[in-house]
Amino acid sequence: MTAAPTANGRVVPAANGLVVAAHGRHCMVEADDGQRHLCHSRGKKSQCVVGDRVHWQASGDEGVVERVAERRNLLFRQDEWRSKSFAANLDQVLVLVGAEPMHAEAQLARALIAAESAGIAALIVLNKTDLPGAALARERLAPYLAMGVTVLEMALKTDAEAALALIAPHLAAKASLVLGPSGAGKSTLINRVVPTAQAQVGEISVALNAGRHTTTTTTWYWLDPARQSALIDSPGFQEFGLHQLQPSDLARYMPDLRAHAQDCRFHNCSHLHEPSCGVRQALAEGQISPSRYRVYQVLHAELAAPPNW
Ligand SMILES: Nc1nc2c(ncn2[C@@H]2O[C@H](COP(=O)(O)OP(=O)(O)OP(=O)(O)O)[C@@H](O)[C@H]2O)c(=O)[nH]1
Ligand SMILES: [Mg+2]
Ligand SMILES: [Zn+2]
Repeated sequence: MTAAPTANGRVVPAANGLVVAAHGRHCMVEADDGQRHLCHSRGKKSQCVVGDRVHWQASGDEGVVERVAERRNLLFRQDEWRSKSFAANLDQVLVLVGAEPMHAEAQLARALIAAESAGIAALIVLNKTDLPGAALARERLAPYLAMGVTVLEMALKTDAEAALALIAPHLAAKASLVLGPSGAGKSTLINRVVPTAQAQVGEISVALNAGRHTTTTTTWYWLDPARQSALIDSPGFQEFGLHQLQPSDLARYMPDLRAHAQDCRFHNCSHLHEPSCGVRQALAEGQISPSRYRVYQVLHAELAAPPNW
């Protein structure tokens, strides 16, 4: 343990903590005793994201993050010019989509690819099944069910009880990040599962000087007094870049394509134009859905294009 003198000359030992909210250079660190402290990071090396285990030092009313412990995983997106970290040390990602407005499949696909490439399990939650768009949304999710992704259907607003019964077993003893487009119902889910969430949002928003009404900060909520299970709310995303990936790696992170890539004649097949391509063969036979292959084509082109100077 390191120690440093505070303003009044007292020496306060550094302590371990968990980052439960982050906004710019500020974060909320929960100490092992459950107390939360507003901290700022000292430099680039101590820049933290929600889920990080940190070594922090009290300094007056606030604290300073001295060091971020090595991460087990990190979910992030890489847009053309900037990288955005969602959270670290996750057990799973719940990708939440709403039946209406119809979700963009590309966004769902991107979120799943990001999770897969970060080595984090993912499942899909289809919310707002009380709305007429549910049938079409369900149809659009069929390829995901077929490739082995768990899809949970719910109507959080109109039948919260059934929704909670369905999702509870998937949340036990895990840290789950709730990810999805704006308006899908991420905060609704968290408010149903964590009765004190609304109050906590207010407190954290005030402390971090963030917006009050829309979700602007990623925030960690414990689901149980033993602090074993957690849900992490995040702001809705529009853009979801995957520039951290090479185009040649893409198919590896799409399980339905990956299943057929071993049948390609060329080991470095791009699955776009080569002869004897197992992936295109599977597409022709209806084993890969056209919409998934389209996602692949678009993403491949995006990742293969030179940066837009
Ligand atoms: N009809 C219907 N509406 C729902 C359901 N669940 C949530 N909503 C509504 O959808 C709207 C958006 O819900 P939020 O939980 O704020 O969405 P969010 O994903 O947190 O959105 P951002 O914070 O902007 O990313 C709210 O008006 C909810 O009341 C549902 O099951 N059915
Ligand atoms: Mg929200
Ligand atoms: Zn191929």
